[in-house]
This record gives sequence, C-alpha cells and structure tokens, in this order.
Amino acid sequence: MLTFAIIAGLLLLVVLLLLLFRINALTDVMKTEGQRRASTSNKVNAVLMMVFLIAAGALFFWYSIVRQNEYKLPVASDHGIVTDNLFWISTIVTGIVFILTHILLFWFSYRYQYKKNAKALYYPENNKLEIYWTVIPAIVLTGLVFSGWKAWTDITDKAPEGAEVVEIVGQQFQWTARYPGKDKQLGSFDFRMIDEVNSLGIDFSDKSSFDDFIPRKIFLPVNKPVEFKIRAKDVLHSVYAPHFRLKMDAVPGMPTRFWFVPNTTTAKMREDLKNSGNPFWQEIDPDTGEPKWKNFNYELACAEICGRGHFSMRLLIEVVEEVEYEKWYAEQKSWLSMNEDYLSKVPANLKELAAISAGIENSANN
Ligand SMILES: [Cu+2]
Repeated sequence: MLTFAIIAGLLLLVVLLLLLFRINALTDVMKTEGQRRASTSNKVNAVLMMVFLIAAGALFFWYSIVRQNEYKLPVASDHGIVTDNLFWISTIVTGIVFILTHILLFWFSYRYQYKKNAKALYYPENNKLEIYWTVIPAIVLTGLVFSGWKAWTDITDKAPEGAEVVEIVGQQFQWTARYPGKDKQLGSFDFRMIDEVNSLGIDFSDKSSFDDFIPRKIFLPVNKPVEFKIRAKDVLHSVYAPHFRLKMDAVPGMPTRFWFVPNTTTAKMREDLKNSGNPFWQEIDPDTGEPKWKNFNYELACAEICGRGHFSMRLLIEVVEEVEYEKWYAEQKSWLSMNEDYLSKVPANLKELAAISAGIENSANN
C-alpha cells in the first residue's frame, strides 16, 4: 500500500512538473508575441552541419586510406579482373557524385540558415539545367548498367566444354565438395537417399556415381575452366570464394551453378603476396608465428547468415598446376570404396561394374 502511494505520488509530481514546463513555454510565446521564430539553436545546427561535413568526410577518407592494404583482396580468376574493374569504375563515378552532392547538401544548410532579413530568391525553373542533370546521369548510368550486364551475362553463361565439374553442397554448417571421378560424370542424387553416412544422398542406382569422391579440400587446376554445381540441403547458403570473385546462392530445391578460371596457383599467390610490398602480408600471424603470406589459402565461405554455425562454413581451396591436379585426382579414393556397405544399394546387375569403377574389385575378390 505504501509503495503504491509512493509511486502514485511520484507520478503526480512528474505530471505537475510537465504542466509547469508547458505553462512556462506558452507564456514565453505570449510574451514575445510570436516574434521569436529562430533561437540560437538554429545557428548551432548550421555550424554542426559544417563540422559534420568536415569531420565525417575526413574520417571516411582517412579510414579508406589507412585500411587500403586490407581490403585490396588479391584476385585469382580471369573474370575477377573484369568485376574488379567494374567495381572501381562504379565506385569512382558514384564517389564523385557522392562527394559533390554532400558538399552542397551541408554547405547549403549552413549558408542558408535563418537570418532575420534574408529573402528567398524566387527561381521557379531552368529548362537547360534540368536537361543537363537528366541527360548526363542517364548516359552515365546506361554505360554502367550496360557494362555490368555484359560482364554478368559472360560470367553466368554456360561453362565451356571440358570444364572441370565439382558439386558444392551447403548444409548447416559445412560445405561438401563432390568430384565426378574418373568417368568425369557426376552421379545423380536423391534427397530420399540422404542418411547419416551418405550425407549428399548419392544415388547408387546411377553408374556415374560409383567413382565419385568427396575430398576434404577443394583442389583445382590452374588456367582451366571449373564449374561449380551448387545445391543446399536445408536452408539458404551462399557459395563465396572471394579471391575468385565468386558468389552464388545455394538454394534448397533449386540447383545453381557458377563457372570460372582460376589463374594463379596457391604457391604462386603466396610468392606474389610475399613480393607485393603490401605490409599486411608481412605481418606475423600470432597463431602460427609466421608471416601471413606463408599460410595464405584460398577459401570457400558462406555469405548467407544461415544459423548459429554460419561462421564455421569454411572449405579450403588449393589451386595447383594441371599435372599436379591430375596426379591428385587419380589418387583419390571413391566414396563407395570407403563405404563398402553401400554396395548393397547398387542394383544386382551393376554390382560388378560398381566394384570395378569404385576401385574395390580386389577387396571383393579377397
Ligand atoms: Cu551457410
């Protein structure tokens, strides 16, 4: 009861104070007869506009320059150079417009602050000016949009014949890569065949799947087209290999794809970073005690917030010379040979072929 009385008392006090403040404000207006239209806050705001323009502008450029070394991400694919150029052209064009319009915005707020006897200029129209600021942006934007559209259609066009195919599957929370094996044909899959072991739902009634293999790391040959066939098992993920300027959503129930040409081997990239003169790569990595360039790796990350473990979706990519790639490829053991129980899923008439393709002939005979 006492608490209630105290709370009610406090509330009444607040209401009373608010009313007093309001009465004071109203009598103030009466006293000056509505003449006081602009207080000193008008001037303060005008000055703050200029302070913001200069301080925030300086901060923006300072940050961009200081962090330059970190956001100049090395590029390692043919089309990546095209996308980088597009990015920088768009950034420069829109950057110039951004700077000009913001200087005007804040300068006008300062310059045309309230002044007692200032009179606004009546300036209803200027056709010439309107034509300029319509036609020029229209031409520039058309150029930007057209070059972007051209690059995008090239990049997302069909992969060339003979491209190396790798299936990339996203799930909470890991990427899995499946290679087609010696026949260079990816076996089909069916979500109904997914179980604890066969996490991709590989369909073993399809003979192309017998020699498919799933490595722990993605290997790619340099200077050869590679096609990623992308799918997701649960939610939206996004295949993101920033060094190849590759990003494509992985959507459940809707396969997507992306092809590209890696043009620098991991070893060559490490050398390049070492000699790049960029101090960022010379820094000692506290985890390894070695300079950062030494342990540089390409990687596949997820660019779609897909749940709690989103950050851990990382699969390393190693780009090697073609000879080395072929050697690695030939050494890989098929998934079926490592999970021989699944031979039981193979139709009876294909069992023999499956054992041969999967490379488990010997153990079957023994
Ligand atoms: Cu994800």
